[in-house]
Amino acid sequence: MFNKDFIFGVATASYQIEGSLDADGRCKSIWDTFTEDKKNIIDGSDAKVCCDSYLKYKDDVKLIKELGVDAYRFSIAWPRVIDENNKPNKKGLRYYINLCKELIKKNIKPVVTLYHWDLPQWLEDKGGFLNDEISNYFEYYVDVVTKALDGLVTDYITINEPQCVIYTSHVACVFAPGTKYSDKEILKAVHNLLLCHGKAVKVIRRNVKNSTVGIAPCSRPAIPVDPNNELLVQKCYEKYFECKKEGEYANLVSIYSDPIFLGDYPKSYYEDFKDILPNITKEDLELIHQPLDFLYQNFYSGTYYNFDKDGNFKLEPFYPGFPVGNIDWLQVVPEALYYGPKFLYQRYKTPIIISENGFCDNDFVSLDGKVHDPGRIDYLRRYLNELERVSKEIDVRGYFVWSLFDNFEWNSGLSKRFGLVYVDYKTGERIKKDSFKEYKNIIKKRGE
Ligand code: PNW
Repeated sequence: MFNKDFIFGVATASYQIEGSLDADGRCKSIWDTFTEDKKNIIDGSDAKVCCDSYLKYKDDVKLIKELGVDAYRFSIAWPRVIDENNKPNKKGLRYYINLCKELIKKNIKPVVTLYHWDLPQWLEDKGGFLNDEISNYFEYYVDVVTKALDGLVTDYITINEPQCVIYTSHVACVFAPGTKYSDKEILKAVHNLLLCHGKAVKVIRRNVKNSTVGIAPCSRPAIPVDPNNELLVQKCYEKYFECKKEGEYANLVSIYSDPIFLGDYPKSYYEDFKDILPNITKEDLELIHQPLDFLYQNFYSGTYYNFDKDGNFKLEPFYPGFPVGNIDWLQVVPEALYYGPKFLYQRYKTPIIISENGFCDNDFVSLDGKVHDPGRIDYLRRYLNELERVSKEIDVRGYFVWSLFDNFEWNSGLSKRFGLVYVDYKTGERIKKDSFKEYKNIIKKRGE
């Protein structure tokens, strides 16, 4: 049972649902460019229509209302609201104002993500996150948005998954823009991204009365195979917050969240990268270290660890046949929603909100015309059980399912489905899956 103030929500992101990429003077984003090369997207699809939410937002809000959530998390497309001359685009802003009004009319709290990966292409052409001016451009964009949504929105998330913005896009290079960075460039881009965050928080505090602000990183918690082994739990904690040059440091937690919540990069960062550090000033660190109301976090899976016979801490591989979703990184590890929030709270002492959690399945329309998704229902229940368990120990304020409907799943295109609502991309029809009804019931009973 969650307490009565606990927020149940559902989440989406602009590029994944809106379509209408040429409407109302929207300029090109890095994902428009990236999807032009069909080889970048597993099924060769694009987001030109996808859920068609730019045109169907009123239908979206009806669905959200029917689901019974307290809050809807969506993102704003930078290229819709700022033009190529870095001037506000009134028509683009109007879309988000209308969406917020529609939500508020139905008593649903809008939670706005300011950056969910659709960088304007013209800014990428100026160097993207390697451009030291990027945080000034972001600051201006956030100023425009917060003023336009004044009186409508109080809850902001600055950036979704810095890990994907840097690591997946510039190390793994499977997300837009897909250009490879050297270690030195990665550190510079990380620092510029953190400055974007810091400047955005200041603008929000200045422009928005009673604001609540956070950032939404993602992470795969290290899970102890034996929860009663205290040393193992401690090692998992350390693994989770590791920042080492030979590790996937830009895909982990501490390189971003330590400066934001603790005011400085981890000690190992300065040691491991001493020859290639970006220019980091005391003022920068202060700017990045703004007080935040929430630590949002996207959790989908986790990785088990154990001691071997000789007492070495080691990864415990998933055994053959381990429960998985329909996308390669999605093993079903419900304890992620116990240890993840617990470790984060232990380190950062900030109230936690799960900004994304959800399941990718091979959903299709059955003979009876319905979409049955028992796997997703089971996943949600298992994960919520773990969240409820940890909520008795730490301060957890909310939970958002990813996602309202099937949508454009980045480099997987339209081939991967995470929705509570099925989308037939041929006809545009939306069909509520069984999990939609299940989540609706869970909310009604406050997770009982
Ligand atoms: C998130 N991981 O990305 C994104 O915020 C969404 O836009 C996306 O559609 C959703 O999850 C589903 O993929 C993730 O490997 C990035 O831990 C990384 C991971 C999981 C999700």
